[in-house]
Amino acid sequence: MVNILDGKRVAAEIRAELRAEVETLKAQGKRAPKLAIVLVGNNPASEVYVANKLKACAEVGIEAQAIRYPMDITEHTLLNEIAKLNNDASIDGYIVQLPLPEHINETAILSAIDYRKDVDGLTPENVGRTVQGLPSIISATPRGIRELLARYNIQTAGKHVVVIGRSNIVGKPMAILLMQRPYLSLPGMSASALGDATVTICHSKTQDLAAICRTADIIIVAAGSPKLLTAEMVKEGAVVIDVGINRVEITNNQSPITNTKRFRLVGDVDFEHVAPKASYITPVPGGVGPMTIVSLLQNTIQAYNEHSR
Ligand code: NAD
Ligand code: L34
Repeated sequence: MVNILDGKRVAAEIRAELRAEVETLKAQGKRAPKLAIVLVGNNPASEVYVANKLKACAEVGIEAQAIRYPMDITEHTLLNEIAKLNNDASIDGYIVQLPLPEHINETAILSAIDYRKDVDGLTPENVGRTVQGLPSIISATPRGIRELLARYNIQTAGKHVVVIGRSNIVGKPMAILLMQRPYLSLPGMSASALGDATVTICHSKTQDLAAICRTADIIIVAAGSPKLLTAEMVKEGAVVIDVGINRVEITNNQSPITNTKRFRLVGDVDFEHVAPKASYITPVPGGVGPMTIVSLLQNTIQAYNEHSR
């Protein structure tokens, strides 16, 4: 019997908890935490994600602001803007929404963020600290997935977890969190700390992905490829976490009047056929996405608590 890991519901539950936390701060006469989101250009997917982030902040009482720059901003100018954010004491944390335009070196930008304000956990400082099990800010998506598993009491100790995808934002930090000795891991970590898993990281050059996946107790897919994970690749009773967000065109549904194409959101999992074999599975939408957003809010409150003056 499959159980749906309802990220939408769990995220709403956490937002209510965070709202209470922020209200307590304000009742103590303290200012609200503040997040800034740097958005370069107008990538339609980024527009949706940033709008969702701003809305979630408003609900929780975190002050939030999108700072927009044109697509043709130079790397030099953007680095100057980053320096201003680092020096702005009113901002507890900020993120640079990815992807950036091709002419901008992503690594150079991310490395310029003050790690204390790096609420995406993408700076070398935070990544290194996470790897060493030191206090750090953890990337929002892996943090959200960890929280989702914890809230459904899904244990990872001793389990074989297969992570598909090796990005800096999802795959790599996810694998690190799962293999960590829990007591060495960090703040925000609940009693049902996750870790102690045996982790296999797969990527585009992996041979016989299907055979590896079939040995997994938990599969986390972050590849950006619709229906990459099919039923034959999944062991009966496995837990399946679908990180993928793909917009696929709805066939035969083009409006003859407006000539606009219509899209539907799908993950990386062939949900229809995989779900009956899984013990737990995340839907897309309504699974990992809302957990990513709420984790960003948690990271912002963490940065506020640790560094606000
Ligand atoms: P990415 O897009 O930078 O890279 C894709 C990764 O998947 C690479 O490491 C690649 O090696 C691997 N991969 C691609 N095709 C593969 C295949 N056929 N077999 C095995 N491995 C394969 O990675 P990303 O930034 O982590 O994004 C992955 C997906 O997750 C995208 O769809 C993205 O939109 C989505 N995403 C969702 C959230 C969320 O909150 N739901 C957050 C971040 C990313
Ligand atoms: N710097 N860049 C930075 N940090 C991040 O953490 C992100 N990401 C990814 C893209 N670039 C980033 C996000 O926030 C992807 N991502 C993200 C955020 C929110 C949602 C999905 C991905 C989300 O809200 N998903 C909804 C559906 C949204 C829709 O309708 O398109 C869901 O239910 O899955």
